Amino acid sequence: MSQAMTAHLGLGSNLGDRRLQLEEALRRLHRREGIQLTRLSSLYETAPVGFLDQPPFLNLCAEIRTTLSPAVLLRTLLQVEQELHRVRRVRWGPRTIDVDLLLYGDRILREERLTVPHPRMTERPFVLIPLAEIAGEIPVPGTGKTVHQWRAEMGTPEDVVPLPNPLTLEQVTT
Ligand code: PH2
Ligand code: MG
Ligand code: MG
Repeated sequence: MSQAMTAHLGLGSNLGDRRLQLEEALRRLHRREGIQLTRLSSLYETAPVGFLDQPPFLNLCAEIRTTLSPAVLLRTLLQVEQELHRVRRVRWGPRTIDVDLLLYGDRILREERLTVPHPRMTERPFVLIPLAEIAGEIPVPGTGKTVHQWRAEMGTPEDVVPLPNPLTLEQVTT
């Protein structure tokens, strides 16, 4: 068994029962061999970025401990998306569930199907705001700045709003 690593995921949903789909994705990830959920950010309602004519998202970030390699972890994330019947017709368009690998320890990977750190994470308030809650002190590899520094540079966007009743680690791991 390889050494456990800390990794960070970004989750989003903007079709169907958004909260339930995020909850179900987290529950399924935690049940997988080699993945343990260790921290969750708050849950945010966020305005769409990229392709604007679509419903608002719910987003959150999760910290995991994992013995899976980055490639196997990515495959697992895609499998969980498929299990939840992800549909996606437009790049950056509406989706029932999206689970992105943001950080994998201090690793930098530039492979065809897997770029870590996630190439757009430092520009995206719907990633940085939740991620800063659970990983503020972590350096974003290759950028010379921590998550908190990236988040501070962005200011405070109005269209990333924390929900009063977030998902809890207990709720999705028991
Ligand atoms: N995901 C995208 C494109 N745009 N906008 C928000 N607010 N949240 C997302 O998760 C999101 C997005 C592509 O993955
Ligand atoms: Mg995404
Ligand atoms: Mg994705």
